[in-house]
Amino acid sequence: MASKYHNLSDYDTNSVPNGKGTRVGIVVSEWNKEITGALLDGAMSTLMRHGVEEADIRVKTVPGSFELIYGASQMVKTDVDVVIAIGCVIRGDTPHFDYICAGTTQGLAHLNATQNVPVIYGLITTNDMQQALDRCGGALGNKGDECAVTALKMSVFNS
Ligand code: DLZ
Repeated sequence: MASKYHNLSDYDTNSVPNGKGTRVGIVVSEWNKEITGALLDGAMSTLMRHGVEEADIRVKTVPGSFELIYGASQMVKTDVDVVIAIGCVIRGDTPHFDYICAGTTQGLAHLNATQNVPVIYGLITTNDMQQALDRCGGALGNKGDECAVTALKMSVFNS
């Protein structure tokens, strides 16, 4: 979680495994696409900065965050070493926000516990647009960077 104590783009470069040869699947939601697009850019550039080749990154879109569950469940069956799920849910006037956040989170957690490929949680859940902007390259860094670093670390978990 980003906070005044932790910028999402701050990490120890030396702690990140080299990504050459790592195949990464990214599933990205179209809802709030100005946010998810910036998260995707952050993830891609950080992966490539650490050696992942662009040709080894497969990106697929889904309509909304809730569909990240299905998208990721399909992506883990392909020849990837790790999957990043990217979405942004912004609180509205009804409890819908809570259902999408809880459902998506539980679905991705279930995949993580039951599949052989790690699924990285790139879902931003915020009270308003400004909080989302702060977390996709704004004041609190970019969660896409954090997801990329986490993906590279998890991709070598079993080695
Ligand atoms: C319906 C909906 C709403 C209200 N808000 C968001 C949102 O803030 N972020 C997001 O990623 N998706 C939203 N959705 C769409 C749902 O995730 C889902 O696509 C639909 O409920 C159809 O299953």
